[in-house]
Amino acid sequence: MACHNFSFLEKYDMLANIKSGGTFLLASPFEPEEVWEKMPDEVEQQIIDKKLKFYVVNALKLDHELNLGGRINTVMQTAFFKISGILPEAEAIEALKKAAKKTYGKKGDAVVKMNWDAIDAASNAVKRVEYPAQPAGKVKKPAVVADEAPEFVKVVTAEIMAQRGDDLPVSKIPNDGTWPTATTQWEKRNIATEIPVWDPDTCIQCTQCSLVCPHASIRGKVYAPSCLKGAPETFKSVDAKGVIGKAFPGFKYTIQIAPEDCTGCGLCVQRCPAKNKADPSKKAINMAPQFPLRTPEAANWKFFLGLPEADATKLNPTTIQGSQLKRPLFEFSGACAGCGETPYLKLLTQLAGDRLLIGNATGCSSIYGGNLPTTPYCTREDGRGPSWSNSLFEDAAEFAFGMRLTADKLNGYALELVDQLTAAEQAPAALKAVAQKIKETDQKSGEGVEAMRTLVAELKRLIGDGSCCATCKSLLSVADYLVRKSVWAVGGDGWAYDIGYGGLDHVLASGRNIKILVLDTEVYSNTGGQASKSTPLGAIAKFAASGKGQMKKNLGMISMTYKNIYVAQVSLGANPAATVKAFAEAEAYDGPAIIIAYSHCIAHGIDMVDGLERQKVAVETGHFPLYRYHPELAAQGKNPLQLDSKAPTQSFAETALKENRFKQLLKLNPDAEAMLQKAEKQFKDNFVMLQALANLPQS
Ligand SMILES: Cc1ncc(C[n+]2csc(CCOP(=O)(O)OP(=O)(O)O)c2C)c(N)n1
Ligand code: SF4
Ligand code: SF4
Ligand code: SF4
Repeated sequence: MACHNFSFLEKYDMLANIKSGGTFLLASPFEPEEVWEKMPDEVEQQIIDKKLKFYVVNALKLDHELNLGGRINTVMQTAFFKISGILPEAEAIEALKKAAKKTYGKKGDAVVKMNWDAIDAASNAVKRVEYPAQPAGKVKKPAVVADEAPEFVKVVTAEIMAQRGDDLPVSKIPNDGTWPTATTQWEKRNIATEIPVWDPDTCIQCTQCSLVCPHASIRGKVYAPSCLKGAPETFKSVDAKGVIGKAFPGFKYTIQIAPEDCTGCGLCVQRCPAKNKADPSKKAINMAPQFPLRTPEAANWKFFLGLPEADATKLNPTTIQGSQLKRPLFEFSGACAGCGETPYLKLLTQLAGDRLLIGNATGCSSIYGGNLPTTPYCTREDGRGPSWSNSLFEDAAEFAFGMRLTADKLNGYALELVDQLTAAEQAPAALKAVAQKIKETDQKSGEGVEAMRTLVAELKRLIGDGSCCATCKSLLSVADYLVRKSVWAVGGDGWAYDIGYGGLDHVLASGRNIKILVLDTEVYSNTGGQASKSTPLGAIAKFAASGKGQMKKNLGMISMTYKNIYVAQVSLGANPAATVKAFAEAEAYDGPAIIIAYSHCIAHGIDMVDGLERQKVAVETGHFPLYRYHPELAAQGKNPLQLDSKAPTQSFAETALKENRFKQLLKLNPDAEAMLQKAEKQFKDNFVMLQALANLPQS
């Protein structure tokens, strides 16, 4: 029996099925002398009772030394063969090396060598643990969820998390299919072996770490110094400075990590632009082993969550810092560590989460967005947050459109009733005044939406139970629809470019206020990486085994031809400021909008820690140009198309080879180089066309 992640000892009954006298191999961040002090007593008792042969291998150390990027499978396989004795050791090592060459040969010699090094090192690193006759009595297995979790989470969610979902009686399951939100916070997956540690003195308070984190596990807050009363001893803070300091003079600033929710993907550290002057190898956040930090940082995280939210009106919400000081309403999803899709969704919830309705296509975003047992969409303090549902793969645009039409119909009806109120002679003056203000309130901005909420609350207060007249009674039932709803259809490129394209086009052509977010991984990620019409020329994917033969479909350009659709191509890795702006503009635009968001993915065959860098390269080669097409600019006599990236400065044919999806082409297709050159030329031509469009004089 092998356990490849130390934290699983706390979560699962790893040794339930091991035979007496069996062998247990643990990937441990601890050496044999110290591991007994760190494991839960319950696990140690099983080891003692079953008289197990117990081995550890410090896979984390090897991962670091050999630069394995978190992939410890080869280390663990080698350790298995070493201690199982199935084959003589030398023979096993030879067979493993042969298998590594066969498996990773396509990925290049460097990857093969890395695996061979891992095999040699692991063989020496696996060590037997001589354990005492008693558990150490230092660590107890924690409860599945914390005691302060809501009743439903304890009774239903926790049971599914503990793999006992099959035993739940049907009577405990919600009978209308509605599941509570904000439940990922109770999972505490603890899967990161390393987490970021913040250095307040080096930090330049740019909040980019928060922006790019796929898991909402690193956040910033600005607050009055008095809030620090009662802070845990290790809680860090610093005077707010720069843009944030200007907006909040005399305030304190903190970047805090959620140690048990962080996946250890490293994207935040990769993105951090600040350098420690004393030690330039260090940034303002640096990775360090999670285990010793877990307890103190968990206390800090709890304290951090209790700090008040900043006054959102003091910073422009369409900027990076302005968006990042708002609480994300999408957190700790089960997406792959370092996923390129999730930061966009998180950003959307920061900009409009309080009024968001999402119709989600099937794909990765429906799986991490709403699979059981937990839900990553959550609410802000007043209980407002996104409403989310998934219907099918192919119908998300139409599904969301239904939400739009419903919200519009109810809004129209509510406004009719408001009109009746203002016209009614017998209506009290105070009620009429509120009704009049409701009619005049502009809800384009978040502030306008909040103003409308206050008016609706006042309206409801004045109406009371609605027994005064039929108009008030009806108005009470639909008054909430006076507040603007932001309706989005969300899905991947498989949905948007291919299977759901007919509906997507139809919905965009409706001219209604409906938004589309395409999380563009350029393949059907959730089902293992099949080619879509978004897959670029030359990329290897399933159903394109010798490289995709056609260019990537230009969905943005097609959408622009309608002239009244807001269209943006964005990349958080390449231009985060333009990304935030595009989301804010699309959301505020009173018409259809589509955002195509470049999303790196495990399916690209990259080291996920380099995901943002790969995004940047995709933009700098012209593979994924950035722009915003805003119909309102045309109405002002300006060119509606603004480019957010420059003409290609790097060779696509060369840089593409850093991604296995392109690199494999060299081995699998004799025309590989010509294909990549052709793609490079077409990307360049495409940019020239975009530039020409962006420079067209307007009549
Ligand atoms: C009509 C239909 N065909 C196929 C599927 C299986 N399926 C579910 S998700 C998915 C891939 C989704 O890919 P994409 O839209 O690119 O989203 P991603 O997973 O990349 O985010 C497929 C093929 C389905 N659910 N329905
Ligand atoms: S390591 Fe990854 S998951 Fe953890 S805080 Fe950084 S970006 Fe978020
Ligand atoms: S990215 Fe670095 S410099 Fe910017 S806020 Fe985060 S820790 Fe500070
Ligand atoms: S497969 Fe790709 S898109 Fe899906 S969760 Fe993983 S990284 Fe994200």
